[in-house]
Amino acid sequence: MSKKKELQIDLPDPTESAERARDKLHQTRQLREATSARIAVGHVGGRPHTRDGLLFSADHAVTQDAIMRPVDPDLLLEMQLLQVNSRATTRQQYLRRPDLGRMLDDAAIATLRDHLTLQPDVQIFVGDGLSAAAVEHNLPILLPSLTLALAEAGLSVGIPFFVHNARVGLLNAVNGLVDAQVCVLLIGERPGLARAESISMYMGYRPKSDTTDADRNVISNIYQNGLPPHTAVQQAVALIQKMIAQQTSGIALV
Ligand code: B12
Repeated sequence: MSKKKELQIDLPDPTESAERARDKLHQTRQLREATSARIAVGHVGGRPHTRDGLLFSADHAVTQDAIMRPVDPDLLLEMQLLQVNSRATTRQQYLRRPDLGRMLDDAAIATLRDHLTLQPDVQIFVGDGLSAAAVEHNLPILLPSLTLALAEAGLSVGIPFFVHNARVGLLNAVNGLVDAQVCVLLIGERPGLARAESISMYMGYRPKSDTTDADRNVISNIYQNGLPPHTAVQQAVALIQKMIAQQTSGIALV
């Protein structure tokens, strides 16, 4: 005789009075609280609710603004950063021609040759990348604390500067001029909807013209409510020391 399996229902009985009264949106709320992603927003026929439609447009505007506008010029002056340009001359061109954002223009090459200290242990520079807001939110804390922490670790640090319309690949061009052991780029990340304040540190050991992303490391999502700048600085110093000790970076680093 085959054994009958006892039927077990693990769902609460909806006929019980507590269940009858339970908030039907409870699970949806739990899901929404678990993520900042735009989930369970509902719809009215084929359209979003007016509130959600407006919120999406407002959040999208934050993103567009962060990508299209320049970094506050007063901040760059306040931080006494030398300013140079990549080969992308407008924001439109920057977005359409990433290759131009990876090269310094002729004036930049001349300026950096005139002003930079050659062969520091670490060269730091800053780029707008895809978010002016990211640079503005983090630079005043991140740059001085990184410079100080590297100096405290006994490493010499080159003169920092700012590149307009910058891409990550500039690490190669810059180190072609300064010949640092490690080159570090603080750059605005591609913004998410309504979140534009996140900056990254891309870095590599002795980058040169044929260096690729596989030879680089990145510490990302740096902002006060993400990876806080001070924690990012600690991680960066440890990573840079490791690169120098192992004379390599990227996927070769152990
Ligand atoms: C866009 C993006 C990509 C795009 C890059 C395409 C492009 N041309 O822009 C694609 C989809 C190809 C990609 C791929 C990968 N990515 Co990605 N990417 C991003 C994203 C969303 C934004 C990056 C950004 O804004 N960069 C700044 C702009 C200005 O840089 P850019 O010069 O325009 O573009 C360069 C960088 O984006 C760089 N890049 C992108 N991802 C990665 C990852 C690593 C480890 C490195 C060194 C470089 C790098 O590649 C581009 C060309 O040089 C970030 C998320 C974030 N919060 O930052 C993740 C992020 C940087 N990527 C990540 C990862 C893991 C990868 C992959 C290794 C995934 C995989 N397993 O294949 C690959 C590596 C690709 C590579 N370049 O070698 C992680 C890095 C985690 C870490 N701390 O190491 C992040 C933080 C996402 C995450 N949270 O997991 N990525």
